[in-house]
Amino acid sequence: MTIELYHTAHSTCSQKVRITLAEKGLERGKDWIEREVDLGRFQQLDPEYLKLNPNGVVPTLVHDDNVLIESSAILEYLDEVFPKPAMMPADAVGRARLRAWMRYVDEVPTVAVRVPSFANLFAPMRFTNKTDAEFAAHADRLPLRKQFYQRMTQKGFGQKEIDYACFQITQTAERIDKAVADNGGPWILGSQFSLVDAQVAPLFDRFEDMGYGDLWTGLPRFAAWWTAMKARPSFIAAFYSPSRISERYKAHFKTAAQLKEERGY
Ligand SMILES: N[C@@H](CCC(=O)N[C@@H](CS)C(=O)NCC(=O)O)C(=O)O
Repeated sequence: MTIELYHTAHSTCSQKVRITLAEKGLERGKDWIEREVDLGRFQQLDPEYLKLNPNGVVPTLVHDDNVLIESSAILEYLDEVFPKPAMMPADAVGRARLRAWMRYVDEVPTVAVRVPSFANLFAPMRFTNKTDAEFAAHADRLPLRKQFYQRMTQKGFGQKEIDYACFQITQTAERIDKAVADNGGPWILGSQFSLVDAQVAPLFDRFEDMGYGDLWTGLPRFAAWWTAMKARPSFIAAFYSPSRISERYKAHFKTAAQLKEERGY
């Protein structure tokens, strides 16, 4: 049995998979082989990589000869083939509720995190010196994200988009706060650490790393969840150095406060 993970240290979708692998007792470099994809060098668009993942994004998991894409699908797959400890509820109702949560995480905070990430770092770092035509040509190469690039400039996004992303992450924190209360905690579904805990944690980590940690103040149950998450061995294993953009791209990285000073938002 071989497990290969095509991933990137600082990619939030890769981190979701790494937390889940660690929960299953599968160690990086020992139980799974890592294939680092350098997003800054656009290796995700290499023809060889596109044969594995036609969407041109990480992660991709190759288990024996099976190529799997889409982090949420990979999470469910890992839980099926490595059933212990179980990360999905044993009953159908519980599993349907988990999947509803996972769809929400894919649709709301996962989408939100890209906006400040591109505004604070990725767009200025990769495209400041590119002309409009070069920037448009890059967008054109992307299998999935043409329209995402068309919404921004070489500097990333403007205030309206950032404000909406902040609203989305606050809404996610509020929903977790309520779920922890309703289900008895300490995790989102209650006592079981489930796939959605692994899926959503990297998104909060990225917002916090960028200096947006004040977006979830005044939510005590969320705060307890987040503290427990950061102390969890699987989370610590998944965030080996340099898994945060502040350390991976020290020279280019700007916090929310620095950007506010520069641009006014
Ligand atoms: N829906 C996909 C999204 C994957 C995704 O967007 N990955 C990002 C990194 S977190 C990526 O590869 N971005 C390519 C880029 O920045 O050009 C999944 O969940 O696997």
